[in-house]
Amino acid sequence: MKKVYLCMSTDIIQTGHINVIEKAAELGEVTVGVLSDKYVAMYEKYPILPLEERMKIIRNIKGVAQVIVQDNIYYDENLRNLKPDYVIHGDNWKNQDGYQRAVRERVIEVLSEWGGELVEIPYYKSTNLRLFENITSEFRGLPEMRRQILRKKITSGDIVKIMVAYDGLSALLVEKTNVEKDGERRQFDGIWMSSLCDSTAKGKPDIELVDLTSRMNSLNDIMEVTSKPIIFDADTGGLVEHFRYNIQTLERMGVSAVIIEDKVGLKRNSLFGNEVEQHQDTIENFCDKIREGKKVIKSSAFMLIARIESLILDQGVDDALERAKAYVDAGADGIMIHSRAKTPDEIFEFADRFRETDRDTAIVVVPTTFNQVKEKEFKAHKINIVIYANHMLRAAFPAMQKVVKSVLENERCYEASQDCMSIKDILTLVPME
Ligand code: SPV
Ligand code: MG
Repeated sequence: MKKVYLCMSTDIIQTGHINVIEKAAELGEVTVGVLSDKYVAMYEKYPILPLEERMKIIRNIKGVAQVIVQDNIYYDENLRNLKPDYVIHGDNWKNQDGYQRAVRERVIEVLSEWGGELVEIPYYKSTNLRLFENITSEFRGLPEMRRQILRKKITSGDIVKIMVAYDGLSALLVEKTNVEKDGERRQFDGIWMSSLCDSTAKGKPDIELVDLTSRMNSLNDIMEVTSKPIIFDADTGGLVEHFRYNIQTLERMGVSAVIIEDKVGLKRNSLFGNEVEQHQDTIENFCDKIREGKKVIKSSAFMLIARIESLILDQGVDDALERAKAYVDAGADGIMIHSRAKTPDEIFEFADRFRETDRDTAIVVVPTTFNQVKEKEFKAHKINIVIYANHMLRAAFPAMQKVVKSVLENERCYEASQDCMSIKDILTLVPME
């Protein structure tokens, strides 16, 4: 009997998929490679159903003889192991740009090694499919759905890349931007709701002056147009008595993690360091805050991350490690270790020593000053999350500043227009759904 191979990544089985399987079964014995969560997430969105569930469903479709994992967007490994006579796919990938085209070409190339053949059948898209797609995309934005993706990503062992957003448009960029590089598609895993950028965009200093109601409004703008997990910068968390309520509000909204920093009194931005007066909380007080927060959290996916300011305030790695242990014992689900050093040495020392006794608690870093470090170096030190905390706003402001100066200097907007997006492009930048 001939061997037939096809790859599936979908959460929703629809008529088109069944057509492909039926056709495959006519040609021979069907093996379905189910794309791993990691690769579905890399190329599309995080799958709603985990790999095991998707495999179980597909295993039970009539005509499927065997289900295996495909742990790469390229079929090479499974094809070389199986040496199928046919690979079958809908013909919709023929005219697509980007990775689909490359994957198709590689399938043809690898099959040619033993004379296998690619069979493409007319792509069938049910008129109801769009409806399903809309429902799933809305579903992804639901609080619990969005929330759990962060923990899943951390558990996968890959470095989790988080980019700042401070309004709907910047959030859309984080949501939608991807690049193809070195044979893979890259996109951000989530959004950092920075106190610095949220405050600065409102023309206010980063001193917990922008109140939570206002921060929630920005958060809501971001949530309305995205489905990626959100890590919320909750500054010091405020008074314990307030924090208890506020963390529940953030949980209801669907953020994946809240980070609170161990400072007291008037909070100043960490990157000022000791240039300004700012004080670290006692271990005891901060642990109380963590415990109170954890007490009221209901979702097991929701993370409370404790941020340690010892390196910011020149207290050294030993102090940071002592605090980290205490905060984890108090219930923190992750530790953000902040630094304003130009090199990552103290961050790496912290991570290596912390990992001697704690293999699981997530470590978060914000490489604003030690910005030469590549993500894979963080991963090598078993750091889980990298937050690019402010770059969108820092990039936008100089462009706007250039325009306002140009109009003043030239007493017209002709020169400034050269640096602006065209009216047509801005009108269509955000499509109407
Ligand atoms: C923020 O982005 O608001 C932060 C990170 O808290 S930092 O500005 O580096 O303190
Ligand atoms: Mg902040």
